[in-house]
Amino acid sequence: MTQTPLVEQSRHDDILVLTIQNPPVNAFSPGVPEGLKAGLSAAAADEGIAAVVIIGGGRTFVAGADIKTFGLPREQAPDLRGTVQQLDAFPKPTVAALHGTALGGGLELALACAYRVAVPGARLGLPEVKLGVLPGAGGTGRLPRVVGVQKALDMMLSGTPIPATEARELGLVDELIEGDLLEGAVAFARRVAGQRPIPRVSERSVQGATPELFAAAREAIQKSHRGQLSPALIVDLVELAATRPFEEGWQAEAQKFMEARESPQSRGLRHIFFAERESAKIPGLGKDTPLLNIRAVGVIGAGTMGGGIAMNFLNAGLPVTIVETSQEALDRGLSVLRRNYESSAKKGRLTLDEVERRMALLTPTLEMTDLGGADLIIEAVFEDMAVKKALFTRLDGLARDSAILATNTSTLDVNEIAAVTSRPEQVIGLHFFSPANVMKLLEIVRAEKTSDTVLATCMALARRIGKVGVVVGVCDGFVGNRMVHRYGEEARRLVEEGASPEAVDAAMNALGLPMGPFQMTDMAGLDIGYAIRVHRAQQRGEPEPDGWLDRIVKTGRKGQKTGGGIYDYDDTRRPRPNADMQALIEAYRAEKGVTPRTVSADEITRRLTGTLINEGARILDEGIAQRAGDIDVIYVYGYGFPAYRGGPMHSAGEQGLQRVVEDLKQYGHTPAPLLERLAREGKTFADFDRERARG
Ligand code: T1G
Repeated sequence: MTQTPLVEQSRHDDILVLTIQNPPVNAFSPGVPEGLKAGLSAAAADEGIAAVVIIGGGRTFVAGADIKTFGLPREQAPDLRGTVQQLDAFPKPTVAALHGTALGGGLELALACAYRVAVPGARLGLPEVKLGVLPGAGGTGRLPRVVGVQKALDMMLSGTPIPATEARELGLVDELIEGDLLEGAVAFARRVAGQRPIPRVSERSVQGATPELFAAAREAIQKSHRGQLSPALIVDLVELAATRPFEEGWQAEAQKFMEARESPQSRGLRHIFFAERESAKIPGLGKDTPLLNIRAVGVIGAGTMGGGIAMNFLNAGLPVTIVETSQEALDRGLSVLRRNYESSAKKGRLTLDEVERRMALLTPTLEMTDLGGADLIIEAVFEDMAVKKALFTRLDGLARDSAILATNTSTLDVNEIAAVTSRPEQVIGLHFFSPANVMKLLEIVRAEKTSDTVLATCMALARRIGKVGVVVGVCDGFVGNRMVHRYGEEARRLVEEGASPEAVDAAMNALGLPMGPFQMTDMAGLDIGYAIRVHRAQQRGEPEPDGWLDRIVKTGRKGQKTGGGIYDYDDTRRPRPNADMQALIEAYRAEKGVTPRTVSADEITRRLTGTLINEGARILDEGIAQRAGDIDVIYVYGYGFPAYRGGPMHSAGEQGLQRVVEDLKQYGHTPAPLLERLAREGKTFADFDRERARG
């Protein structure tokens, strides 16, 4: 069978249409530049052709360079810059016809055309910064020449696309096409075919450049993109575009693009990009697995978690029945939920109408029997196995036969909960992260008997509510909390040895985490972690925990919610050391006979990331997580590990697994067998994922 050309040529009288056919997103893969160049050369040589239209086949225009080719040597990489140069000098008018998304190299291709038309629903953007790179095919020089310096910086530093309607107002799109895009683009091309001179963006001058604007941009990225390389390069290139001839910026852009592309930060961000998409694929779960129809959701518990969970479904337009045990708890929950929406409206994220529409989808009740119409019921009640079992027994008797029964437990055994029902195949864990309406991560806990249909339905539902759903197996803490438990233990050990809590937090902040372990503990509530440590000690028949942090809890200080825990908090919620707590820690060290030592930030970060990696390796080996990439996605989206470091398991590869093993041994840990094996074989966790995928 002949291979469909990646670029099809079709003639519409005197207009030649080049259609890019490279599903699913028309990425600029090998073969696309060759096809475009051939089409353009044919059009240039044919006197019967007056103008050229470039359009994307399928659901979108070009969504960018093919990220999978970033590792190729320059000579093998698709020649997007060459295609852009050919367009910029093309002797006949060229029209880019945009639908879906014109992103990155796709928008750069369009900017090199003489004109751009688009359907109103199209989106245009330069998201390269999200991959740790920068527009490398003329975007840093052309975009400011069309939309001005400030808007160009905003678009390139945020990476957020804009709608075609706004692009039209900015002059980035010349005409919006209301009807059929191809027809409209051909008609537009015919209208401009004779116009001369042919407009070239590269010949325009840049508007709106001032030294203060660039100084402000450089200051802003210190906060918004702390520790990242490519944002600073983008500001440099836009300043060059504003102050030097286009050609000079064009050349400088190529060099800075390669510098960014080879950076560990870009490797980390590209790893997360693909790992997030891989995590949605469940081996053995065919794309044709039938899905259950989720038309109505029930949530049990209107507390912080229950209310946040409910908001996810209301935001997706799904009606929610929310149950509480008392009118007072119900009213409190509803007022928190409404307050959350109203604060979003104040920030302009929602209109008041949208707030009312979402609240209208909510049915509060004290009657569990009102859940009888729900297709999915999620409980977010007290974290106690007896309570959960009693609840699921009751739900089993009142929920509709096809309903999915989900628990939001963060540590309890979902198999044990499922076993009390007559429908274990319809029981699953949906572990949301607080605040549930904000955090993107959703751990989808596949119990032993959870059916493929229920699992696939919940994966699809995660996408529908804008979550990153990652399938995990049943164990204490699943993936994220199990790792963070080890991480917390090591953090407490570091303090026992002499590091101050604020030094530990500062080291992890410097690594790129928004919150260090003790800032996070104070926010979550010291009593939560203490209850889990007590529960675990009881399970293991060990004495009640009596570490320095346990002693802080026993003083009654529970963290931010009581105005103070490890730290004190004023109304700005900024943590400040507390002298009494420092004295408690010093007394604890003395009681244990520990002579405190200074611990370097480097040791702190190596030890804390090392324990995450080590526990991740155990989780991987036990099959609780399918891929190391899944673990990275969980830890980036659920615990704030910097995406530009690719997550803990990817970061192990950047350090070298042998180095991680040596660190673990040096600080008294036993390296996981899988970690030692991969280190011995000179492999990374990415190699492991590829091995496991091959089966
Ligand atoms: N390259 C390679 N593969 C890509 C890709 C890309 N640019 N974009 C998507 N895919 C794959 C993706 O991995 C998945 O594969 C499938 O397409 C569907 O994607 C020189 C250097 C376009 C908004 O950053 O934002 O241009 O899992 O699940 O939810 O200046 O994909 O099916 O095997 O995300 O409908 C700049 C990245 C590149 C855009 C569609 N462009 N892509 O979302 O589908 S750098 C980007 C997206 C660049 C130049 C620079 C989204 C989307 P699989 P999907 P979606």
